[in-house]
This record gives sequence, structure tokens and C-alpha cells, in this order.
Amino acid sequence: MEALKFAPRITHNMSNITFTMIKPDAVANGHTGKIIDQILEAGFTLQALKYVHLSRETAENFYGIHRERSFFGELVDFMTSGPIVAAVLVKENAVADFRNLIGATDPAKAAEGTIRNRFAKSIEANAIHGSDSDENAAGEASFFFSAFERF
Ligand code: 3AN
Repeated sequence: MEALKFAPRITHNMSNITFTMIKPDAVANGHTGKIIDQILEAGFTLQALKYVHLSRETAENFYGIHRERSFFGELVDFMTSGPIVAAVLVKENAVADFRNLIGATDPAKAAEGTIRNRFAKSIEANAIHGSDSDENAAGEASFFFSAFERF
């Protein structure tokens, strides 16, 4: 008998997706709705969305590339301090356009009107994550979401 062929439902080009998390500070401060609204207003559409509280192990694995950085422990403490909202977003040139929308890592340096300029307090409690490359966007999206959760 012929083996079943896997038919992927996701037709989006890899360069058209990015992965984001609304971080515990922004969720706790009640900014979730305003941030999602700004993302959709900027022309991104949702491919996947979930509201979760990360375990320490999950946060350590997600931020594995930063394991040797001095702030790794604090980053994991912070990212597990409360629930987050994770999403996969679709748009032409998604990674670069989303980095522009969120602004610089340090909110003091983030351009006027960017999400971090509006909602972030510090370099650690910086309201939102955005993938920094197409490759990382694909990896981060599949770390958080199964194929059945992406539409
Ligand atoms: P970005 O999220 O803008 O790509 P990265 O990848 O350099 O920034 O850092 C990952 C996360 O680590 C940041 N979002 C921020 O929360 C945290 N972080 C970066 N630099 C520092 C720092 N100097 N002190 C504390 N946390 C930091």
C-alpha cells in the first residue's frame, strides 16, 4: 500500500511570517488588546495565537541561544513571571516590518509610536518579542504551535 503523503496546510512563504510574544509586563499592565490592535492595523494577520504561562524549562529552551549571556537568568525569571500571549503573524517582509513596528530592544531608544516606545518600561521588561530572522521565525513558530494550531 502506498504511504500516506503529508499535505501541509500552511502555504505561507517562510519570509512572510514572524513570531511574537507579548511579554508578562505588557500583559499584566493590560496592554494586550492595544498591542494586538496596533499589529493588525499595521497590516499583519494572525496565523496562530495562544495565551500561556511558560514553565522555566520552556523559557530556558526558547532562549537557549542566550544561555551564555549575563542576563540569561533574569530573562528566564522575567519571562516566567506571568502569562504571555504568543502569535505567528503573516505579512510580506514580516520579520523586518515587525522589527520596525516594535522598535529597538531598549525602549529608551525605540522610535516614537513603536510598540516598545508606547508600552515598554526597560530593556528587560520590553513588552514584546519579535523574531530577528526568517530562520528563527520558522523555528520559534514551530516551537510554540503545532500544524493544527496554524491557519
Ligand atoms: P530583541 O528581543 O530585540 O531581539 P535580543 O535578542 O538581543 O533582543 O535579546 C533578547 C531579550 O533579552 C530581549 N527582548 C530582552 O528582553 C532581553 N535583553 C536583551 N539585552 C538585555 C540586557 N542587557 N539586560 C537584560 N535583558 C536583556
